[in-house]
Amino acid sequence: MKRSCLALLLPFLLAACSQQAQLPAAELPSGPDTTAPGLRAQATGYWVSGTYSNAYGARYYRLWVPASYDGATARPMMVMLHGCTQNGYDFAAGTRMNAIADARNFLVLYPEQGTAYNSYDCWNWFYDVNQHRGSGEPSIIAGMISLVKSNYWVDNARVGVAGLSAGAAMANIMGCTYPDHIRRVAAFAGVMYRGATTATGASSTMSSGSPYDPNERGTSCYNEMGTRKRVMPTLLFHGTSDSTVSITNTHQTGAQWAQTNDLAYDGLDDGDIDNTADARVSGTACRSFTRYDYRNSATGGTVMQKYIISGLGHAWSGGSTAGTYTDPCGPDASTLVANFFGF
Ligand SMILES: [Ca+2]
Ligand SMILES: [Ca+2]
Repeated sequence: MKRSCLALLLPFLLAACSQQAQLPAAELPSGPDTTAPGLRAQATGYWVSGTYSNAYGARYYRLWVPASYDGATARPMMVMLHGCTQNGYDFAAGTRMNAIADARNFLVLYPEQGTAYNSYDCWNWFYDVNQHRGSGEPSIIAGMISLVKSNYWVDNARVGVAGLSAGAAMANIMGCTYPDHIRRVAAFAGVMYRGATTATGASSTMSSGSPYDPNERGTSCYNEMGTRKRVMPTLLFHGTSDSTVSITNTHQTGAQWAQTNDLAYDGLDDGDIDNTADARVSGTACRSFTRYDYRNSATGGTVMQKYIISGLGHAWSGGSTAGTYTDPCGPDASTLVANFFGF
């Protein structure tokens, strides 16, 4: 392994080792066995597993079908992109997203990376091949979405992608490359679109922010959308004690989406959607947090929200310790994502 790659992944490896005693991801069930610890309490639907492959490779997916899905009405779909060293089952257990899906009747698709493509199971968000439509990992994830749409009645207007860390970086990429599929983005401790384009660059971006201009990357994202361009409502989260991914990245991600949405709304770079918060709300839900709201000045509608959570490390807020990279203390990120997405 190249040294730059090791530097990139070491924080994830160390963090994963410290949590192995709780529930090693490798010991989670590989089929529709919902009796495993962490899954039992939330299980009323069922898992469907499969693989999707195209010219860029093959990946597993795990689809959660809520018990109330009956195929009689179109239902929303949440696409959940795990972080490094995680898999679909682990991310499901940690976020408890399936319990919300059961209560609100939406499908949850968990694409899985796999160690054949990255030694630590990270989505390779930092390579150019994975930052464009019809190419690399985004094309595989999009293919999985199409596959689910062909087998289940999905409400095309209510498909959103949420990710953690490397999965959040890939969630931002999916919003830029497949806005025909993806209508909402939630990025927890992620990196903006094309925040890095090499493994070495990824390492420095994670530790201190991207060297690229978020405004330029916002325009790049808009250009990547092409004729499919649309305003992409975006929800961001970051903990103030995250020592794995610098919080600078989430501020850059907000600036990137502000510019993308400014352009996508009317084709004009005129600031009707910008990176200056229109409202700020502070609260406490176990942890204290501040939420920043960004509105379209032409319509008054909220386009983006950013949660900064005090004292939170590199973890999904309000999660279950049955999964890795979670913090049981609130705010409850999974419920906030489902609410923001309108599911
Ligand atoms: Ca505009
Ligand atoms: Ca602008």
